[in-house]
Amino acid sequence: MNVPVPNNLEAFWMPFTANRQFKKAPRLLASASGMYYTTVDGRKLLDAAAGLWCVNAGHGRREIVEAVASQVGELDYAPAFQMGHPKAFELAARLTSMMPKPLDHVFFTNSGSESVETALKIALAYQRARGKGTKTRLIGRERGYHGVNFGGISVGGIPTNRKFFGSLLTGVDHMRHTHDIERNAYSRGQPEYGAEFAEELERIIYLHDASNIAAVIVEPMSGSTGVLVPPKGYLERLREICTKHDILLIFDEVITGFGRLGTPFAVDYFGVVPDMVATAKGITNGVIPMGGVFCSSEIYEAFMTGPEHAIELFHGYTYSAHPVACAASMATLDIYANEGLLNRGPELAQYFEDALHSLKGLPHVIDIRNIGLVGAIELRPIEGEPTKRAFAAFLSAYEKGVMMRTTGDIIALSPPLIVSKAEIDHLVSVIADVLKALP
Ligand code: PXG
Repeated sequence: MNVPVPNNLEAFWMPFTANRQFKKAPRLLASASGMYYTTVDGRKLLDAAAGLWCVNAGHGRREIVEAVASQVGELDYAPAFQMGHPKAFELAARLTSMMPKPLDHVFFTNSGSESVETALKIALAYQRARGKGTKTRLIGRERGYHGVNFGGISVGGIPTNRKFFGSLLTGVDHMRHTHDIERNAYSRGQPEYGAEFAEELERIIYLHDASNIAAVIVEPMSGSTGVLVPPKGYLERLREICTKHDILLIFDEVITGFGRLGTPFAVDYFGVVPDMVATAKGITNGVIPMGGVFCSSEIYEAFMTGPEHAIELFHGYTYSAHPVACAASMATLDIYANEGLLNRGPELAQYFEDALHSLKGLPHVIDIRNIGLVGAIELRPIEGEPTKRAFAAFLSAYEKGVMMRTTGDIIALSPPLIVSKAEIDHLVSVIADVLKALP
């Protein structure tokens, strides 16, 4: 393949990247198909990260390519403010039909970060709309990742994503995270211990008073921070506490949505229904930026008062329900449905789990955890140099033809949902080789 390689890498300020290091030894992708990327120098890379947790149906899906191409020709753009186009409504109806009742409305955004901001703003406006305007506080959780906008980093709990950016939103508090390696190391699926961490929410509510709290936001499974699976009973307890105190519960399913846990959404896996669900990523297979916030009918209806000619919610984006994104999403949902990709748990999760846990005992490994089609291998950090060991593993895997993600000293795996057992075996054997050779 003859792909031109740029000779000036300076201008692009890369996101979440060690720019200087990258630009000295760039890793450039040229094309992608199925489970594989091809680099500009023609090497194949097994995609063990579904891009960035988004390419759930695998790369280069012809149906999506065609849907996008024909949509651009037919209706390239349509405003969603006081105007509409049929696919936006069709997609919304289809998406909400995939959600449990009462999550029967969806607000479209263009990313996970925007979905989170939208959910937080709707939560505040909802409390006000129903006459409970003192309920303004937002509760997040340590180690939570909710994107990079101000609301998201305020409720988020990753110190490096917060500390450079001033005072953030006021009126935010955090529950403790649920990681408990002493008690739960090498858990398969949901860990046994830690449901009691949810009780901390009661303490926070007692401190601030429920009359001042709008919403609690959590990832049902924390992805970015290194795959923290909720302990058994934990999410159920959060739901009970929120209901008891009339506080909204928001699930950030930007990663868990669209099949990652082996079920369509985490709400299906855990059987816990929040009041809002933030999504993005897999909604279009990562092909076109898009996100969506699912809301309960109660929330939606609270806004549908006042004169009919009046705008009910002063919020939205130029590209909300972009026609090309809608077309990409519908083609994506067709693939998910036709190939049963959102329900691969029963068939593959056990195999994936056994394969991952076979790495127990290899050098530096201190924990392995998994749920559905996501897994993590936690490494003991190099003394005084956190993140360095996992990043060395990332580079070594790249040399050996596997693209994975690392965060802190944790290797995170989330292959496209089309992954085969043979590809899982290959992935795990490469990781084993990488671990054995690590300093
Ligand atoms: N919420 C959650 C739970 C996420 O995982 C976002 C919100 C923000 O989405 P956008 O589309 O604004 O990036 C995310 C994004 C990683 C990684 O490797 C994770 C994300 C993004 C990039 C890398 O852990 N998650």
